[in-house]
Amino acid sequence: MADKPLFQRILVANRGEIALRVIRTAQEMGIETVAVYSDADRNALHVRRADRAVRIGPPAPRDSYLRIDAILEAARAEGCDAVHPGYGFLSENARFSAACEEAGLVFLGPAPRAIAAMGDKVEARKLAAAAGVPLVPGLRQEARSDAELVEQAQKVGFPVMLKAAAGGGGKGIRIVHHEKDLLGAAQLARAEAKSAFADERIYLEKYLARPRHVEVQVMADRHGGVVAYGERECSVQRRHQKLVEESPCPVLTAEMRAAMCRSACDLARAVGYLGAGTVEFLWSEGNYYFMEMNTRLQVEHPITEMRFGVDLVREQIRVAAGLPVAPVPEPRGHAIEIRVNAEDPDSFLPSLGRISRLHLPGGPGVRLDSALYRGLEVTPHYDSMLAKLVVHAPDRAQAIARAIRALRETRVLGVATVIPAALRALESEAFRSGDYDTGILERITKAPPEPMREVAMLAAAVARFLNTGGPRVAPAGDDAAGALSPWVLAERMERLGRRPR
Ligand code: MV4
Repeated sequence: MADKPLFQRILVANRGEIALRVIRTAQEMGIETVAVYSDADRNALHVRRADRAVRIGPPAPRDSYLRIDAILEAARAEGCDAVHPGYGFLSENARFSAACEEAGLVFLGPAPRAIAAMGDKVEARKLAAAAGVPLVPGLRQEARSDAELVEQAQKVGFPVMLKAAAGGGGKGIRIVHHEKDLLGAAQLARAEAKSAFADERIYLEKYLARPRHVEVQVMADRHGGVVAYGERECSVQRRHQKLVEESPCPVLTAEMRAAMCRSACDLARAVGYLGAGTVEFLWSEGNYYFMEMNTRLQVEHPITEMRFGVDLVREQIRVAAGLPVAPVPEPRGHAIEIRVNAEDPDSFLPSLGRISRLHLPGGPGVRLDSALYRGLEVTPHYDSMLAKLVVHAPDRAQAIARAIRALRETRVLGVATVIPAALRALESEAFRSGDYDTGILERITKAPPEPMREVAMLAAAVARFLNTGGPRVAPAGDDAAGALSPWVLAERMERLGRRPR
C-alpha cells in the first residue's frame, strides 16, 4: 500500500513544457493536478494531461497566466492544497507567494521575504557579502551621489558596469569604459531603470571581460537543511537567452566547485531559503563572483537531474511538505541541454506558424521535455521555447556526440527552430575545447559562412531531392547529404509557400 500523498491536489500555475514537467512528477507521487489555461492553450498538452483544467482568460499573459486572482480562484474552486509556479510568469513574484499562503495554499517555492530580498540586487549583494560570498569588486550600496559613483569607479578601475537594483537577467545594464562617460551613463541608466522597474536605484561593479556564467543548484528545507547539486555552465547564450547548457562546467576544479557550492548554500541559509533556487556566478580567470540568485526552478534544471539522478520537482514538493531534504547522490557523467526555440537560426527572431510535421528524438541517454504536438500553433503570446533536449553520457565527448546525434534526428516543420544554430555551437572548436565564455555564440554567429561548403551542400541536397522525387523519412546522415536532406529541403520549400512534389 502506497503512503498517503504529501498533497491532495496541486495547481500548476504555468503552461508549456514546464507545466507538463510538474504534472509528471505529481502523477508519480500520487498527487492530483489542476492545469490553468488561456484561450490560446485550449488544446495544449498540459491541459490534456492534468486531472482537471480551468480556463483563466484570454491569451495575453497579463489577462491569464499573470492573474493572481483568477489563479487563486481556480485553486479554491478545485480544492487544491498547493501551487507550483513553474518558471517565468508569477514564479518570482513575492506577492503571489504571499497570496497563496494567505489563501491557505502551500506555495511550492520560497517565502515572500526571500523572493523580495533576492529580487532586489543591491539587497542580495549585501546579504551575500554578509554571508562571506565573493562579490565582484564595486559598490556595496546603491550609488547615492555622483561623487560616490566617481570615487568607487576610480577605486575599482575602468571599465565598470552599471546595473539596476531592480534589474536582473540582463535588463538595465551598461558598460562604462572611461571616467568622462560615467555620469552621463549613470543618468541614462537611472532613467532606464525608472521606466522599466519604477525604481531608479543603480549600483556599480568592476566590469569583467569575457566571463563565464556558472550557476549552482540549491535546495533548502524547513529545518535549516541546505544542499547543492553541483553547477551548470550556461555561457552559450545570446542577449541573455541561453541556448545550450552543460554540467559539469568543463573548467571548474574540484576545489572551486566545492567553494562555489558552499557559497551558494551560505547565501540560501542567510535568506532563510526554502525549496529550489539557483545562485548565479560570474567566473573569470579562476575566480568566481556572486551575480544574482533566482528564486525558482530554472529551465535548465534537467541537466542537474540527469547528472545526479534526482527529481528536483519531487524534492520541491517534499521540502514544502515539511520533509528534510534528501542526501545528494554522487554525480555521474556529463549532461547537456539544448533549447529548441521557434526562432530563425541566424537572426534568433521568433518564427510563428503551425507545426506541420514532427519527429522527436529518442534512444540511450536522451530526455525530451516538450509540449510539442503536430498541429500546435506557435503564437506570439508566449516564450518561443518549444522543447528542451537533454542528453546524458559517461563523459563530455560522448555527451556532445549524443547531443548532435539527437538534434539531427529531430524534425520540426512549420516553424523555423534554432536547431541549426545549436548544431553550429556544439560542433565549434570553442565549444569542443571547453574553453569558451559568454561571447561564444556571438562569435560563431558572426563567423563568415564558408561559401564552397554551402554550395557543395546545396548541390548535394538538390541532386538527392531530384533523385528521390520528394521527402522521405530518412536519417539526416552526414553534412553534405544530410544537413540539407530532403526533409530540410522540404522544410525550406514549405517556408517558401510551396508543397514539394
Ligand atoms: C556582468 C558582466 C561582467 N562584469 N557584471 C548580464 C546579465 C546580468 N545578470 C549580469 N550580466 C553580466 N554582468 C560584471 N561586473 C557580464 C555580464 C554579462 C553576462 C553574464 C552572464 C551571462 C551572459 C552575459 C552576457 C553579457 C554580459
